[in-house]
Amino acid sequence: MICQTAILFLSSLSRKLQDMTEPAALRLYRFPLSGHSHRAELMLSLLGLPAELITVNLPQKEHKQPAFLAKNRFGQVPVLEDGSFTLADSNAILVYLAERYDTAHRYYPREPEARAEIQRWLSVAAGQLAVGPCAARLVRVFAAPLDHELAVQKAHELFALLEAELALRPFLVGSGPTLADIALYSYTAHAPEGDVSLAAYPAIRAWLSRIEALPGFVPMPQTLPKS
Ligand SMILES: N[C@@H](CCC(=O)N[C@@H](CS)C(=O)NCC(=O)O)C(=O)O
Repeated sequence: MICQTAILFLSSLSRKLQDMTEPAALRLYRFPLSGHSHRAELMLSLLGLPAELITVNLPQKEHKQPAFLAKNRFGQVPVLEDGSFTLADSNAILVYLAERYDTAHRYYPREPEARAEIQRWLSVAAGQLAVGPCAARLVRVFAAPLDHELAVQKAHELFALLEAELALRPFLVGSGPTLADIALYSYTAHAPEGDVSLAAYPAIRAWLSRIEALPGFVPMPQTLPKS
């Protein structure tokens, strides 16, 4: 009797562990030239998680059609589906993937201080990074009707701060890569496509190279030859 109970307990535990570590069906709705999408794609790849990448045709406004709006009312990529769970927003996706599948807590350490510092950088990714280098690239690559000069100025203000931080440590939080680095990587690496040069920022360039050297790194396609 005890033995049977133990077997039942162990098989239910093993099912739970399997649910925690083996994704049923991960699907990422993305656009290949979107840095927000790339952030999520990079996390999936660094964690070694197989996922179906589904391209949403932004130029054809597929993201504003009812089928996509049912996944994300904001009509933006990326959107992650994990089985029956649907989640929009790149930073939310990073947190979800790390919490659910990064069993070693490598990219999202459990210490409150580390998590709070990571959150600080996720806010920068949704704030200064979006209105600076991301906006400058939107103007140059997609002809977005935004103030390019202002975006370039904001990008350099951010990069000056980032350069000072990265002169002190190899990654943004602690000694290893975390969600903070993943969130900031794509639009920083592709800033030159928005006419924001990285020439004056050696610590940023060294940090980009460290991220690119991580096992499982996947690049975002360049829209300009790399300078
Ligand atoms: N806060 C969102 C922003 C995502 C975002 O801006 N996505 C862009 C592509 S990079 C998009 O879908 N733009 C289409 C639109 O806003 O209409 C996130 O982090 O995922």
